[in-house]
Amino acid sequence: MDKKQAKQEIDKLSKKINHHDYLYYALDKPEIADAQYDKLFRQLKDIEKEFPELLSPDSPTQRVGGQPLKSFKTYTHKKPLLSLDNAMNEEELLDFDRRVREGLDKAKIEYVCELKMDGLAVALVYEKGQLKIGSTRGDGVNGEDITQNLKTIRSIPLKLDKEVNLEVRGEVYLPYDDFIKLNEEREAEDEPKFANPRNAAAGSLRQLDSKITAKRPLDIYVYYAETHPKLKTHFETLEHIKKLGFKTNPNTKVCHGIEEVKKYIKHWETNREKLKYEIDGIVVKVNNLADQEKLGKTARAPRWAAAFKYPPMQAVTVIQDIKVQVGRTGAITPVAHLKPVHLAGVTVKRATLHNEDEVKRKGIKVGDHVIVQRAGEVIPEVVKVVKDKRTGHEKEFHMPKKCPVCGGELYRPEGEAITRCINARCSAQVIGRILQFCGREAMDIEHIGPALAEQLVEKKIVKDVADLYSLDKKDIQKLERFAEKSAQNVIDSVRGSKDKAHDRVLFGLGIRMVGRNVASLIAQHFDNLEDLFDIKTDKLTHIVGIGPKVAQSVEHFFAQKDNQQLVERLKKAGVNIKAAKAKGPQPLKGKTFVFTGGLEKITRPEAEELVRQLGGHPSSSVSKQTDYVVAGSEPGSKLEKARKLGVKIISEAQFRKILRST
Ligand code: 1X8
Repeated sequence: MDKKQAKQEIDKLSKKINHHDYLYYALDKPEIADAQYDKLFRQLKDIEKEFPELLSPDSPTQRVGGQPLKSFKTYTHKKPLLSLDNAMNEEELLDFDRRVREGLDKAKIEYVCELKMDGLAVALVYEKGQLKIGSTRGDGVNGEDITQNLKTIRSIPLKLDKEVNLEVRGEVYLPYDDFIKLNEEREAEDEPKFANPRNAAAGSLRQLDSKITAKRPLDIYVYYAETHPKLKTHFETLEHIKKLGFKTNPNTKVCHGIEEVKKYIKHWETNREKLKYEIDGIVVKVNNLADQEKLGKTARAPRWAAAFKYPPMQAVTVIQDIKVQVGRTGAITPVAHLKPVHLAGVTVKRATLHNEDEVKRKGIKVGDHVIVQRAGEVIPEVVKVVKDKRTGHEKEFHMPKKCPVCGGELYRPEGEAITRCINARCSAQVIGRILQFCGREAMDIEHIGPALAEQLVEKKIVKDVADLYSLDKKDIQKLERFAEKSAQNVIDSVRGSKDKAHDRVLFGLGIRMVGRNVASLIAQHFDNLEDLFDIKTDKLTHIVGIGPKVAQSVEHFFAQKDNQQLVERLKKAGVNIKAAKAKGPQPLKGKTFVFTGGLEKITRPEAEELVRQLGGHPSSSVSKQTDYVVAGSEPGSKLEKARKLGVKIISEAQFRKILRST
């Protein structure tokens, strides 16, 4: 290939990839298989490697890269980014409509209603169809040049089909699911968590190293573009920029008159929880562009638009008490008991306070008025104290010195936030361990639930999971709400669990950081749980997918004589602690599967179990070692990651086909 041919080939491949990025990221309607896409991408990379002088900054291969910046440059917007006047209630909304009608001398106005994203406003400047500068809003006049970071957002086109000069504006946001996942990862890494998706998005865009930004699945909705002479309305403008390659929000609607606007606002007030991202209101805009011009703007905001703000998913209530909970691993969590309060559709009575430092940092006392917040599926949290409402009678919270359940010593390792009860016999922990062991994905002992586990422990009938296997029917019959038949069911379900696979036993032991999939991974490398008794970390970290923290936790667990004895007693009771001689063929041996999104025909645990039975390994995170990502409906960020790493992505139907053909 000579240079001229290479240039042509690069142009052709870039166009194709841009087109498929658009279909996938902006329209959510891919037309080619991932493998085909990957092939195009690889071809382009190969040619660019051979002809580095032809590498263009707007090549689809250049979304991440470049050196970390020392600081962001200031960027002065050509036209300031205005803010919006707020309408806080219906009256103010009607006022807005009246002003517009009077200004235009019209009886009824055509509006466009759009969701108001709780994210960060950005401006994207294109010259001759190329993305030149992406910047934050800043104070409206001066923003920061964050082009490198915005380029990592796959729904932002780097190059348009037409060589136009254009500025568009939109809102960058992080979907709830990704926000929750990001915070989980940060917690695991001992990094401070983000308070809400907006802060997480802001923090991600403020990275000087765009490689970090690239790991955060940010997205954008574009809602504004300079007008084009042929366009008459705002709605047409949105359709125009969508065709140019930008992602626009599909929930935007033309409303005829303010009554329809009111309906739109009501509809989204009750349905906003179902969205995958946070909104804080509705933006109402006059649709006709000539009318917009006529109305003009004030110093800070256009007269043709208003933001109707929703009450935040926050409320003020009183902390009536702070109690601590003891978890399975002995972790002591302070929990605020609240005066019940209605919050975005549910009554909230409790909010987690996470740990001692969090209570101190927020200065929370019993009796305080506090703002509580609920977002998506997250557990309600106390955001902050309303200090003005203090009466002086509030009581400071102190972490108990002893475990509230067993009275045993508490211990907080230096540098850690979590205080733990270190008495392994603490009944709260014993109950937690029994429930872990009996859980559906562990030994699946369905007749033992929280109420029975509590009685068995409190009455000292059971002190660890091995005791379950010597339960006597008469002992159970004596308990509240048990008769002969129900007691027999308990005995039968315990007995029936003895030949469960040894990886379930391992998971059932409730070792810290050993979830279902990690347990199965370890079990695949150790045919007998007794082989783990003198395990050393380095032997575990050799297993792909096991990190040092997990390995340490496993070593620590089995180094304890009590735990070794527990396994021996389980073995003596007839519980299987060895790998089964492979039952039937193991066609998926060595293959790692990750599931993302909802499956239709079976549940995710069932699918994972099928993989295990055929010798494969289900995992919850995507890496280069993953063989297949099975994408169900509404897949999450794992799909994105799989694409980036070039992991094979298959549908649920294809997954079932693999199962059938094995
Ligand atoms: C801010 C926002 C706008 C829109 C959505 N989300 C926002 N945060 C929209 O127009 N769809 S407009 C806007 C502004 O002009 N300040």
